[in-house]
Amino acid sequence: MKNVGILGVPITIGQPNKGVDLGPDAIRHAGLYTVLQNLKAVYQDYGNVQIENKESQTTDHVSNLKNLDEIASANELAANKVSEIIEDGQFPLILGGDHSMAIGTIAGVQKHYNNLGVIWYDAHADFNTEETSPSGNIHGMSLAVNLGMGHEKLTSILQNNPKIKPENVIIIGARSIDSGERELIKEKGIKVYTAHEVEQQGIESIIKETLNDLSTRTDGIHLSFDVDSLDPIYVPGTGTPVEGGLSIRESHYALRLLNESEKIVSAEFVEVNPLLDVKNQTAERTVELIGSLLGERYI
Ligand code: 6HN
Ligand code: MN
Ligand code: MN
Ligand code: MN
Repeated sequence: MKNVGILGVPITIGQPNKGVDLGPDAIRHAGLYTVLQNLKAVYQDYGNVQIENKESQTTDHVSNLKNLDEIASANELAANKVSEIIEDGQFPLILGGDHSMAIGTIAGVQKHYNNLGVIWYDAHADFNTEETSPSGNIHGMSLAVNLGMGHEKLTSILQNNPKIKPENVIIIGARSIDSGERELIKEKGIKVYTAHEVEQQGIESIIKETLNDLSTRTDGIHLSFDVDSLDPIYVPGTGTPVEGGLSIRESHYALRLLNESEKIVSAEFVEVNPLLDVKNQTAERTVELIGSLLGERYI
């Protein structure tokens, strides 16, 4: 069992719904420490990155990016914190927060790897740029930014750009991809397992293929787990729910297989919004999923 370094990134300005900044604390309150204690994990909570979530007074009409400067500086802070956790010899377990935080978290992890792999478990691809985005919300752009596409203020965080090679990224669970994203995904040759493919091929085979594929090329894999990958019946507390999602059971199995592989070097669980939730069940399920990633078993 690795030493776990917990970090909250309470960013909300990458999307329009209030409350996703409360996600990290809701996940802590849902029993995160108890799960870690039951696993006999050594852990340290680094608290939350201090983020103001001050919205830009004017939307940048030139670039169609909402809250660009604010998001860039928040992600710079997150990146440095994540990097510090790795320097301390801990496994970064990062709690969100909207998915724009992955610009910073992956920048922080990537500093320590020559060839980082990324599993993007999400209903969406988050592969928009300011040219393709229908919303201007940066949480729908964070994966593209990590591949070097998008505004220079975002791609330049911690200098290295691009952070991730297209062949080192695998998206799982997608079922809502904008037309511009689809073009970019094809252009870059990104591997995507849609929700239909999860249905048809099965999660076990998909995770094994993913691990085989990434293990040969990468020196570590970051897991970016957007809770909206799951069907909204399980996770009502998230800002951009999409029907037809993955089940709790197959997602626990996916995380268990990732745990057994020992290839995951850092993970984030994002888009938990307690203000949209019912009795904190989204945070509770997130804690259970974290348990599976860290080695919890049914028997
Ligand atoms: N997420 N594709 C839509 C957009 O606005 O770009 C939705 C993005 C959702 C992002 O859930 O992290
Ligand atoms: Mn996402
Ligand atoms: Mn999503
Ligand atoms: Mn979202």
